Amino acid sequence: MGTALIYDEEMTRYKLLWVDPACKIEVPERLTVSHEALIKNGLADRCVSVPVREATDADILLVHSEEYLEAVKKTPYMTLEDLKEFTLQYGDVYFHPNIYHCAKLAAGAALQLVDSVMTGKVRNGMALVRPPGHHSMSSAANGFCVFNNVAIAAQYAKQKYGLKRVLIVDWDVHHGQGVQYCFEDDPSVLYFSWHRYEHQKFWPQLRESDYDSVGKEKGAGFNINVPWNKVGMKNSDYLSVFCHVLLPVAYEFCPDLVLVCAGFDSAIGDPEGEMCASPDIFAHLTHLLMNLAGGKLCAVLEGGYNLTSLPQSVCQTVQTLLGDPAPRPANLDGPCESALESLHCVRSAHRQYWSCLKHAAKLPTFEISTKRVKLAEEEERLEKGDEEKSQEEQVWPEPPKRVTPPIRAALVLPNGVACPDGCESFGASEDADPVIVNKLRENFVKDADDCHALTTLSSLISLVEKMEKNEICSGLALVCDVSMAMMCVVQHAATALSKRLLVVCVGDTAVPSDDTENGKTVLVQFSSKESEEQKCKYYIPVCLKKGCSDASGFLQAVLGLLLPLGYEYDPSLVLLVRMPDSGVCDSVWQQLTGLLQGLAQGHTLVLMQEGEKERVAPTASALLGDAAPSLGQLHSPLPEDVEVLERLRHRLQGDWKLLQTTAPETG
Ligand code: Q9C
Ligand code: ZN
Repeated sequence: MGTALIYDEEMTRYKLLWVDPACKIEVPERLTVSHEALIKNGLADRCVSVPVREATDADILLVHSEEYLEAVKKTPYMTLEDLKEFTLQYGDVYFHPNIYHCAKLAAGAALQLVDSVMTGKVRNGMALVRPPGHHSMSSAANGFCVFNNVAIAAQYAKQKYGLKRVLIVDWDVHHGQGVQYCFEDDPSVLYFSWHRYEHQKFWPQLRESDYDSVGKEKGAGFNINVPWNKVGMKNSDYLSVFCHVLLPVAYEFCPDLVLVCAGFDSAIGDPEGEMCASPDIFAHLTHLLMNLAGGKLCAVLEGGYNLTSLPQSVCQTVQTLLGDPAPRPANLDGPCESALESLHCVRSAHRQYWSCLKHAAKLPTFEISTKRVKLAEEEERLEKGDEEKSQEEQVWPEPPKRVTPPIRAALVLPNGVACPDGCESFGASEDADPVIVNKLRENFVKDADDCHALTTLSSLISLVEKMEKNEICSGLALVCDVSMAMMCVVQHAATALSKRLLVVCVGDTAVPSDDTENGKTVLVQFSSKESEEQKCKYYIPVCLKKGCSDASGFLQAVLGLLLPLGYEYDPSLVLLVRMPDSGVCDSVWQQLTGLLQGLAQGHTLVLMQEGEKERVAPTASALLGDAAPSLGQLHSPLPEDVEVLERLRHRLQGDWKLLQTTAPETG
């Protein structure tokens, strides 16, 4: 199943006709450069091209008032003077004789995308549109937006396809207040937005953009605002909010469809956002959402005003939707202090609504916000005079071309086990290095006559080497002894290769952890067996009451612990080991496998015990990039598990900054 791309040149045919400094950045080139970049990178050709359509009155009225629609309908016939005057009643927006037509196409494009995804014509897709939508309100244009494309799409999807839950992720750097107002009291639409806020000093300067606007009445808890109170937020800040707020809540919500207000003014170089996240972060944000709702994801362009970072970010998003593995995220550290404060505030504001946040730290009794405003003002005073580089002059490296290996998933299978479609059967290589084979014989295969074990192990080694050379993306092997195979790969990767290895063990079987001493290997084990507290930074036993058989607890551990740790460690290979006693169900296992592929450029090697033939197909499917099946609405994790995880996170957050969720106390 493919990826839809919706674009029509017609949407470039309106522009600002007078002088207005607030609106001069919203130019037709935003769309042309984005589309041309998709063509140049061979991405447009890989997508299913879906035509736009005009949204009908009935579509638009799903969100907007009749009076407003009638007023906008008149704009194509207005004189320049009338257009100027009409524009004046709204904030930071302009009208043009052709904008009504384009606004109908923009909303219609979002609806075409929803139809393509919901009817199964494609798995996911992106619509490149102008004008953007998320600021427009029931009866008002605002912030370059005329009709609220994504809000209309959400209502339409609910109405036409009977969807019970829609998630809207707004990663644009501005608050989509129009979307918030539309769904504030509606528990069927979960709206998440992060946005430049600066304690209400940044446009649109609304009190209700702060973290404490959580939704109203039945919709309480279904509006999540993450205010950025400083500029310069980086990849780590974005990932941290995904791991510790959005993803846990999104999995608990269990959407039938994910809509993304895909604004790229949150990328480096943007004159509006002034943030520092690199364009390739959007590959990860996209990837992390692609296992929700069975992969049904519709991204609709919002903002993005730097004509270099915008097309780069669009390409990263579309290439990820197409299923190419994400690049390794560059230099992640922990979130900055201001981001941590926001994280702390949002998590605590929502702890009463979401069981995954029940354990989140409460806010100190004093109002953090008020205190911080004072601090911020103080700092501003001190910083005054610092000449800052304008955003257009910011430079950053162009994201390297993402080359997908010719083989996506190679499988080492015993005789008689069929290789699933789309995978390559990987046999023992005749060209196996005799030195390595000898080493294997000496160190691992005790029984000198066990040539089956020896063949399997040498296949594994050669598979790992082909992954290192990027000839193969991921692998899966059925082995007769997972622990031995694991040790074999660990030793080889740590000694013979320059690899940084993340080993994820699922199940109770004891694993030797001495190889984690050298810092080249991090080992995380999920089990139900209490193990003595290890003091080593690189060996992390996660003990859950019911092991991996409880989806809620396990997912909480994966999202809040394994993923941030994995991102910070930035492995070049992930070794995923499924112990025979793992107790993990298929959908959870597929989610884990899918999520882990955001790391190490998708280089994941899965080891499973020979008997688990039934697990080959679902695992291979996840390795091939198919969306994992939804887990259903999750119940509360066990209190014991929550406590264990919190203790672990606290203990580890000195070494692993991406595990932090609270701001350090300041005087
Ligand atoms: N310095 C979107 O990104 N304020 N809209 C402009 C100029 C309005 C942004 C002030 C920004 C609107 C969709
Ligand atoms: Zn924006």
